[in-house]
Amino acid sequence: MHNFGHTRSSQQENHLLLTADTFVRTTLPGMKACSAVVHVSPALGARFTQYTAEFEVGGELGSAQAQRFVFVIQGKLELEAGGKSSELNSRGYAYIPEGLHHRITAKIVSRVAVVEKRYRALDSVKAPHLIISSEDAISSHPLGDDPDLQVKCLLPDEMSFDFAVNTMMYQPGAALSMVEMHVMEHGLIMLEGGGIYRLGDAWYPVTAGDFIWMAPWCPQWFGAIGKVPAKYLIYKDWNRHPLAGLQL
Ligand code: UGY
Ligand code: MN
Repeated sequence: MHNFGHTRSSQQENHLLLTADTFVRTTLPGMKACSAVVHVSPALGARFTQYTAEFEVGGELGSAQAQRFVFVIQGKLELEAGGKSSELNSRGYAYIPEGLHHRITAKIVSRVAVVEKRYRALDSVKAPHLIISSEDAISSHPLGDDPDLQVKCLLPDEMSFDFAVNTMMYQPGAALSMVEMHVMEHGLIMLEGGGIYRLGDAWYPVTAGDFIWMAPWCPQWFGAIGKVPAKYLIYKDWNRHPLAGLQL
């Protein structure tokens, strides 16, 4: 049934909200029995790309031209890299350094958040290694002094990494304590629950399955609403000087 052209999706100069009703699927080079919903890319001004890969049984992702981070929203993947094979279940994730040959295959129907970003090296700092882990294995810490807002940092706190990916879990009623405005950009997938996201000068109801991109300095605030906790996976560029990589 059509809905008279109505959607919660919105594209603004400094942010993008994409809801599942507006997702358009495409096949990226190397994909087999797999499609991508590309959420954001440099075409919009982002310095990374993020997509949801939707695998059939036996589906494959193909190679990457950049660092790759994958997080299993639902399903089971096999990752072959560095001479070994690992299984990633729901909430499992992997960081694959730029240039590392690897193969990702779905054991069952799977939905996977994928972030790709060209690596910005630092002089005299070794590039990061392959990481295979699960969100379940990471301990959380409160944001500020609020025990109802718990953060898990999925990548190590090391300068070699030029981006961070965290999960943030809000108990019902919990909220960011301030409107954040910062140099980093964000790619965000709502994993569970919902609430209200302030982006720029607009307030949006958001729910599991939604994607948000926030440009640098986009005013941002979130409050969880409902009877279950709200949880999201959030990417940000990290650990690099604001002038890095620019021709000035
Ligand atoms: O890490 C962050 O900047 C995070 N607190 N931002 C957000 O949740 N919008
Ligand atoms: Mn932020």
